[in-house]
Amino acid sequence: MSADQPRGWLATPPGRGAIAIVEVVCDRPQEIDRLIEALTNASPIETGRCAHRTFVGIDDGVVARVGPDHVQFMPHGGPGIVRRLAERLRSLSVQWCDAPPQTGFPEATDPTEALMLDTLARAASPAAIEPLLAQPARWRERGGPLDAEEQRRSERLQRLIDPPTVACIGPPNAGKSAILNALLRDRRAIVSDRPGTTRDRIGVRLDLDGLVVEWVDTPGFRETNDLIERTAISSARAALRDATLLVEVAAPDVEPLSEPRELTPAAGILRIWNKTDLSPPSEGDRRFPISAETGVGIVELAREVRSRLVNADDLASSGRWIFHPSLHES
Ligand SMILES: Nc1nc2c(ncn2[C@@H]2O[C@H](COP(=O)(O)OP(=O)(O)O)[C@@H](O)[C@H]2O)c(=O)[nH]1
Ligand SMILES: [Mg+2]
Repeated sequence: MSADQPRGWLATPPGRGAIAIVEVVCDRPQEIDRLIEALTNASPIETGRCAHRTFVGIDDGVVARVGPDHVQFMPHGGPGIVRRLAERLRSLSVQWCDAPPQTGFPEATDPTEALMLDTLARAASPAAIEPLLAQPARWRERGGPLDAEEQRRSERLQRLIDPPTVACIGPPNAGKSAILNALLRDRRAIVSDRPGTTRDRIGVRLDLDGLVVEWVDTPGFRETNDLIERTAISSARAALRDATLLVEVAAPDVEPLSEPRELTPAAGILRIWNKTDLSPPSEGDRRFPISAETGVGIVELAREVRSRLVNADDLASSGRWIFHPSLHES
């Protein structure tokens, strides 16, 4: 194999994570320039720089020039996108390798950059990409301990890496399952399936406005001798204790939830009024109005859940984020 010919490979496990990292190396830097230009229909990128680009006809994503002879293309992680990117690279005379010739990120410009790339590969949420890319520069510019707000924000931003649990509760027939179905029908709420992580899951992984959450649709908590139902109920109770956000559903044609609750989820309780097509919420009612049946308010609900967990200020913040445990020690 000639080192003159660019070689490419998939550096992240197939089908995992919000993004995939495809690496290409070549001893001739002008070949790397040529590939970036051909793939993104835009100018090459200097060593040490990242840029958000469109991989023409395939996807958008990040291009990181980690060395004169080394580039990383980071599209979304779906296998179809990765396959098309590999095909395009092959057509641009990249020799495609099945196994990565190296692991880790030895050519990252500094340790924070290496941690960032590692975290990027594990992040569940597409919305993690931009804030993560901004972090190495922030850590270079500023040292010292994080202030209280940066600490709290770090905890919220971490939800972009590890999906938080959102448990949907409410009396029978309030429309809990209909709401999940409505979210699933919304093209934007892509179900994210990550092999290997499903074993102890009882929820559905949904992409809500860029944030991937584990949505748990709770069954009625009634006494029953049915073993399968009992197992489902006890899993749902555990999910309630783990939930970062509770979504409590009420509707005009059902009695409100009477079960006493001692849960204090970190992101609080989002109260919803469902079935607005039957009867809108009364004047002054602050519950979030939706109709799972007609779809009214479903897109807004996805955005509201995302903002309760990671708000717009968090995403646009110019502060530091402890996105990796090793950063505690720095
Ligand atoms: N009119 C109307 N009916 C709804 C709406 N959402 C759910 N339903 C109906 O309410 C009933 C109970 O819904 P379901 O999702 O099974 O409730 P769950 O027990 O809370 O999961 C079903 O007949 C649904 O079709 C809505 O927005 N409008
Ligand atoms: Mg149900």
